[in-house]
Amino acid sequence: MKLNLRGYTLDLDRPRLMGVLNVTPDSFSDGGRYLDAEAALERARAMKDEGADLIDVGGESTRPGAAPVSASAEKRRVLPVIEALLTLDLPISIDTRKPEVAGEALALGAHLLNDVGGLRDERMVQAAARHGAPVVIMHSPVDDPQTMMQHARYDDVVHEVTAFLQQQAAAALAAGVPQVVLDPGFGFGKLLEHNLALLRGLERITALGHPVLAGLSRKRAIGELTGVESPDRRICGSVAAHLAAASRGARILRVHDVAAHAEALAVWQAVED
Ligand code: HH2
Repeated sequence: MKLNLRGYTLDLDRPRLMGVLNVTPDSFSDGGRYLDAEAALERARAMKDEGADLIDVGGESTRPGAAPVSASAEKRRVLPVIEALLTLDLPISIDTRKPEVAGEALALGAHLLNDVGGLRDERMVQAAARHGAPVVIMHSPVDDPQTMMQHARYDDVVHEVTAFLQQQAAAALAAGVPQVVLDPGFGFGKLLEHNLALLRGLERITALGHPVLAGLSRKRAIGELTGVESPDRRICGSVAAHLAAASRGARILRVHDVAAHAEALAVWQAVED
């Protein structure tokens, strides 16, 4: 399986690493560190050296209860960083829920649209189709990080998430989006039991035939399972969760700790080969 990223091709016969770059003051694990383009470029270069296959740039924290940012503030954060990162010769993804930000980031040359709103907004679909960009469709029970945890109620979480992703993927492809990546949205309106069910049942999503992305890096679920309070110390737990996801077919792992995941994947891949 291959992912075509507006000129780059990512071979997904083996799992790939998406390095997280949050250009935000308030992200739950790395907020405030990479706000200026120079610091962001340095971090992205380090992640590339450590083995990142693409970099995901986000300008709005989506942690539960996070304060919303305006489209203009989000653009001021991410556009200069994307411009700087385009010099790296690495595909760049824009993590946004806002059509205005998506449109401008793709016009600037971003290679992938990562929509944690799950393409509920038709204008997101149009932006991706217009620019010939593939989209990560992520599940969240509602497109609102402030209230999503109030919606962490499911009869059959794997069924509901899979059905949502299938429907959104079909609509996006019909509207001209060239390719989609599916993501169950770990932690987005989901309790530990839901995250575990989705991880165990990930093959139901990979069976839809699209590449699957898993993002568990440093998340609360990892803290709950390991007892590690500080997000930036949840590395071993994150690696374990992502290897479980890879074993069930996930082919893009969205991670903060690229070097640790690259080492773990080298061993995992040798066993698989
Ligand atoms: N998780 C976060 C943000 N974007 N995108 C996808 N596709 N999948 C995810 O699981 C995902 C995502 C949240 O993590 P992070 O970016 O580290 O934190 P914050 O939202 O606080 O910036």
